[in-house]
Amino acid sequence: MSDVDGGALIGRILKEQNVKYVFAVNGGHTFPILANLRDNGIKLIHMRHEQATAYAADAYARVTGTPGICCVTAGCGLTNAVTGLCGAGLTNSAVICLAGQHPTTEDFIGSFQEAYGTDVVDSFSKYAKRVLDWSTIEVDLRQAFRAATSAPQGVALYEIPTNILYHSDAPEKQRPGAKVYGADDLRSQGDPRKIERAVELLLGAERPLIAGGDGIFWSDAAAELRELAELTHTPVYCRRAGQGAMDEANPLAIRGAWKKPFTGQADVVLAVGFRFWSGEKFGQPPTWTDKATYIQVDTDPERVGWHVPAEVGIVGDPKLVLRQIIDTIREVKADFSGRAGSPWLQQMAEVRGNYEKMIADREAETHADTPIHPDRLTKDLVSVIDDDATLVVDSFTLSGYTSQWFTAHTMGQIVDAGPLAPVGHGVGMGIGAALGRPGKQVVVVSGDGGIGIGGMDMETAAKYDIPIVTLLWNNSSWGPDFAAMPILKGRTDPFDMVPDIRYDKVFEPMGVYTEHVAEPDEIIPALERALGSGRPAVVNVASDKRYGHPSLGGNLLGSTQL
Ligand SMILES: Cc1ncc(C[n+]2csc(CCOP(=O)(O)OP(=O)(O)O)c2C)c(N)n1
Ligand SMILES: [Mg+2]
Repeated sequence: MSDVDGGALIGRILKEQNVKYVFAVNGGHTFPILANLRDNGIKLIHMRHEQATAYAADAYARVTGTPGICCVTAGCGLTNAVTGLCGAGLTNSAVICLAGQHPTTEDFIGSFQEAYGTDVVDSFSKYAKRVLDWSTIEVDLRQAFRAATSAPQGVALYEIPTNILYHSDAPEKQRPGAKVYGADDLRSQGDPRKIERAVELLLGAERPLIAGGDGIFWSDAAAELRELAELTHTPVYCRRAGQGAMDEANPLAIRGAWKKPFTGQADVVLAVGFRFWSGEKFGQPPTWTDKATYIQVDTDPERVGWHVPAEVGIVGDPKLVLRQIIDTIREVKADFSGRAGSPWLQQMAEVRGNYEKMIADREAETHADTPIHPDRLTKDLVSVIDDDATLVVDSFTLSGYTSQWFTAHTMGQIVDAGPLAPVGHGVGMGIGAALGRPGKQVVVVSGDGGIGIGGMDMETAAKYDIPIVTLLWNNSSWGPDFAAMPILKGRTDPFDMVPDIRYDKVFEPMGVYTEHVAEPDEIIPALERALGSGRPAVVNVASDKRYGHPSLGGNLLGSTQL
């Protein structure tokens, strides 16, 4: 075979791994990579900011279950990408970042665009490799795929210096190794003794609860989760990538907005691929009961007993372990029929009904208000979108309202900021989600803070004809005003923008379909026109900064406790 450069080898591996898109901002340090995409059937999505390339890759991974790939140049390209990469890392999203780097011969003598990505991403990556020899270009990249896609999934950085990337040599010199397996290839069952114990505990429970997390998504276990819940009449609470694994409209589904009476009072909890992170108050009371017996299922033994002291730990693939539990129930003829209509399930129906009435009554009070209230906007939004639409949630204020109003029917419908909670991820993520779910609606709910940080990528959406609709809560402010943040009032200047910027007019010249909404009755027609336009769209909503997040007010600390 004739000599090839590093870019040709990278392109070959990306093709082998069925990569369809690479989200990138170019730079000379990565030209050989970019030059080898088209020939390998891969589309380059050239974006406006490296941060957005990582956001797009993250969302693509979260809606498809296959890794998202971004490519950034040395030094500044890499450092610009860090927020998006960290977001994906903390979300456990399968993202591979290909970064250029200065030549290895120029370390610490003043090289152009010099940075050491492996150090920068150290705290949040699963794999970070500076390619040190031409012969390991392929094996190092396959290793990145293995790390990013095996559960718990995460971020892999593959950083390649120019003296290695630009070098041409015989492809036979590539080292073998690091076979990449598909999601279905390496599953393992759980310990049968623990499976039996789990069935006993579930059978003896009065107030059982199943909690499904990212592991349900990684192992594609939604069908088994539903089957077990229905077989045993057990309520299911699903969060993070698992949200929607149990259709939240199902009477057995517990929604995050009203979970506490159940997570706080269950007597047996079966947690499957579920991480008790800060958004779950680390599994502590009063959000999670400390009186229950916890059964934890995870592919990774280190995640068992990490936050809650699980009495029964089952190490195994969620899809197979759930199947084992179902099979054992059938084999031993464990009878769960008496559970139908139990007081625990009646309580669920009651709490759900009360909650739905509470938000409906609350919305009725401000229904006709001008400026528009977030309850009215969010209620109208969820009423016009398709049942399988994906929602990317950015605005701080509206993120709270969307989690109250939106019902997820399948996994991948909610793409949020994740534990890093960066403002400005919305448009980048919307692009990744839309490319991952072609033909499905993608709505980005953004604030004007977020649109300033990441909104220029609406031009990317226009350039590639990616029909995301950005609904902009334009309150001329970074979060609500100081009425919601008394600690700051009178002590510093307001976190204001120039008031009433017409973002519809800002984006219109880029080829974006735009609407401006000032009156509540215009919300639905404007959204219908935007969704029907088949084009990327911005719906600018004149909003009111007096309203904060419905549960956090102006507390921008989110789920962190002091
Ligand atoms: C990158 C980043 N910087 C700062 C913050 C802190 N923060 C949380 S919410 C917020 C205000 C967001 O403003 P906007 O996007 O307009 O949201 P809205 O006004 O709709 O609540 C800020 C600055 C953050 N989460 N992320
Ligand atoms: Mg704002």
